Formats: sequence, C-alpha cells, structure tokens
Amino acid sequence: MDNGKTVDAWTFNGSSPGPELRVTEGDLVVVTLHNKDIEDGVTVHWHGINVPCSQDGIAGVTQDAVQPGEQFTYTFVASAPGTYWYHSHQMSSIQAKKGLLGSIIVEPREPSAPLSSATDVSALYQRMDSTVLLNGSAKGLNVPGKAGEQVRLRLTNGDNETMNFSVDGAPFQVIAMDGHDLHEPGLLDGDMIPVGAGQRFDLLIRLPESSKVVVRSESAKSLPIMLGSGNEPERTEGGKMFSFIDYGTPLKDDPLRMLKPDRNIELRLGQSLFVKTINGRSFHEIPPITAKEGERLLISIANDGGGDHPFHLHGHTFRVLSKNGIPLKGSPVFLDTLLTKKDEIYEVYLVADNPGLWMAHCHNLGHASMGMSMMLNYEGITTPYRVGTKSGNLPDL
Ligand SMILES: [Cu+2]
Repeated sequence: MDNGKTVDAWTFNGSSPGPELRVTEGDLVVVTLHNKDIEDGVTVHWHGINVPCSQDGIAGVTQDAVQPGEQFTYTFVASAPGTYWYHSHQMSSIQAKKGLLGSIIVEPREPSAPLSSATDVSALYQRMDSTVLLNGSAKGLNVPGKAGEQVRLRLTNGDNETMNFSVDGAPFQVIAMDGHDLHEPGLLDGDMIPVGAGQRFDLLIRLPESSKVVVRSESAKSLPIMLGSGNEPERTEGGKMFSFIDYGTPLKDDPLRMLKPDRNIELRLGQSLFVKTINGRSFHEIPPITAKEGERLLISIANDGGGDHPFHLHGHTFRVLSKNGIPLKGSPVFLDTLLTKKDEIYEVYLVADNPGLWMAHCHNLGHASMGMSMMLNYEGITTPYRVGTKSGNLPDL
C-alpha cells in the first residue's frame, strides 16, 4: 500500500480495487472473469444493477463459483445510469475484504446541462487489514479545479461499517443515492452524510473562490478528498445528520399515490447470542419471501439492534415510503441498500419485476456471514446450483 505497509491482497487485473468500469447508459456490458488462483473460487456481483438473475454472480444460486483456471462471462445491459460497484459474492465477507471489489459507473447517455460539465470523480472506500483505503490509496485524493467549477463526487462505501462524511468549504447537494437521482435536491451546508456499507451517495459541489473543499469521513480522517485550490477551509464540527425524509421536493404527478401494495411483509433485523437474525432466525431457517411476477410488495424493515444493518436487496430497486411511521415529504428515494440504525423502522415498496432467485442481506458482510441473509424467490423458478460445503458455493461466508 502507499503508506509503506504490505498486505496480502486479492486483486482484479492486479489491483485492488479492480479497474473502474465506466460505461454508458444502454451499453451492453460483457465482462469475462478469469480465476487465476483464488482457491475457493470467485464470482462477480454487480451491486445495485438490476441484471438478469443468471448474471447476478451469486455462488450456489446463479452460478457455481469460478474455480482456478476457469472463467465465466457476464453479460447485461447497463440500463440505468448511476454509481454502482462490484464485488465477489463467493465467501463475500472474506473476499471483498481481501480486495475483490471495484467501481462501475453508468454514465447517462444525455447528461443534463449542469452535470455534463462537472468533473466526475469516484471515491471508493474499502478496508484492508485495519486500514481504510480510498481508491486503493492510504493517502487521500486531490482533485484540481478552479473556482466556479463543479465536481460530482461519487462516494461508495465498500467497507462494512457506516461512514459519516463531512464537507468543509462549500455548500453542496446530494444529487443521487444508490445511483438514483433525487428530485430538486436543496443546498446543504455543514451537514454530515451517513453512507451505509454498500451504499453510494453522489455529491455535487461548486468550488468556491476562497479555499479548497475538503470531504472526509470520521472513520478515515487521514484520507481527505481535497477539491480545488487555495487554503484548507475551517472544519465544521457537529453538523446535523443528513436525512432524506424531507430532502428535495416531491414529484408533481407521483404515481405512487395510486398504487396499492398486494402484500405486506415484515422483516425484523436483530441478533441472538451468536448469530444475526431476520425475524428471529438466521440463514437457511429464514423462510424466503415468495413473490409472483408483477406483485407489489410493501416491506417494513425494522432494526432491533446488533449494530447498523444496511439491508441490501439484489435485482431490484425499492422505494422508501416512510421512516419511523413518518412518510417521506421530499424527493422520492430509490435504493438498493437501506441503512437502518437501532430502533428505526422503514417501509419500502417494490414491484417484483425481475424474475429469479435473489439474495437479501445485511451489507455489513460480517453480519451476513453470521446469518443475516435471506432470499426473495419468484414462484416457479428453481436453480441447478447448490449452496453448501459439498458444492463449495458459500456466497455469504
Ligand atoms: Cu447488519
């Protein structure tokens, strides 16, 4: 690492994170994974991209783990622009930490005017041994720019813990969460931005006349992102925590008001002695959600303790309707990973529009490996692949 320490890492194309993949909305993306020498086998999961199930990269569900000397080609259309990432979903808690992750950015085919001229920077955080790295570096990131220019900063949390970001030196907007644009996002000043494990937040920052802008996280203080030129700004302390509950503005003709869910489902995230649980059970004891294609599901997700639980659903984008019983008042919020903190309860809405067998799990991958992982299965769909020590497919270990 560039702090002089040596770690035993696993890499894509010789580096961790792997190459940043930048594609354009509508592109057919074809990626061939060759496993040179990862003995337990490896896969690639496209976190946040609603690929067909066969391309989701889940060992034992959508494919067998790719063994040394073997290969697997992923093919999907990058239909929705946004900030996403990829990581192995064979023994994910081990392999992502070892380095098998990277960014994938889907650029819009026709970017809107203010964004098309912005400097576009992705900032992927990961933890190796106990060191947090930013785009593979232990030293932080410098983004040059002149006053008045705009920077689009794509923050991606590839660690297992929530990261709280501060922005010093200029007001800013959160323009997207988990790749999905927010509607009329307002200017924030001094707010802390909580990014759960697996989540992505896109910030838009206009560089000021007088100083640099510094973006940093509490958990990676030595890794500042410095934007622009001039002196370092003063640190703001104790800014209020950003909340999407009343951020931005609602859509005028929001179709959601007309939609009634077909079914309500409750998921309680918690823990008992040695395991992390959903509705009091762990792993294979958790009954899957079984859905019909086209079904509209209202899922309430409650955090009963045991830490932050960023709940990630594969293959689907869900809409957050309420937090602690209070309906969202601002922009619609579409996510694939919902950060939940103790005693919070959210309602999310989704249309079962992507048939397959999909994982739903905590993206603190340590929690997933301790049992907080379940399935959303479409009726009538089966898989020839098997999870277990016999097949060697262990997606969450
Ligand atoms: Cu968790």
